[in-house]
Amino acid sequence: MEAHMVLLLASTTLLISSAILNQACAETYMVGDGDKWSTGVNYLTWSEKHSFVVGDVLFFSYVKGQHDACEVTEETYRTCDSSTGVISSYASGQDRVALAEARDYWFVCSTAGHCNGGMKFRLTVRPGNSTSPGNSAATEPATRPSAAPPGGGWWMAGLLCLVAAVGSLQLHLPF
Ligand SMILES: [Cu+2]
Repeated sequence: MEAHMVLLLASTTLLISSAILNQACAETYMVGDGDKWSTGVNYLTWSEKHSFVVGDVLFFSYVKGQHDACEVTEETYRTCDSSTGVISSYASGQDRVALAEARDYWFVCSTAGHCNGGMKFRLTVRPGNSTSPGNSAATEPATRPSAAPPGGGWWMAGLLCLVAAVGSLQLHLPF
């Protein structure tokens, strides 16, 4: 019976740690850095500076009513015709957009003329198996041997974060 209790406690702790882990390891990126989300900024340069992984969050900051943030299809990104191909749009002026999937994303501002004026960018979100930004090996999974179990990189990255999470847990819990 006591063994079961210990196992249950361990499992619960692991679950809580995992939840904290996801938050601890996700990064929030201010779109445009100090320039925020505005006209006259090259956002392609900005997006290419960063290495995005699943769980990261984009933060669009702008004066409400002057701009918006639209996730669009690649076609709409190219044409800047946001009368079609808008997947989701945000207009609060302080928009947080979670990058929940490992895929390409395209964003534009739908205010007339702004997309053509440069308020557009694309980015690629990776599964998160690389802990070092700019590691080009992570972009070539097809060339790697499949001997390692799927998600092995995740596991290692998770372990590193778990150590940090457990460390912070001990500050708050009486054991
Ligand atoms: Cu705009």
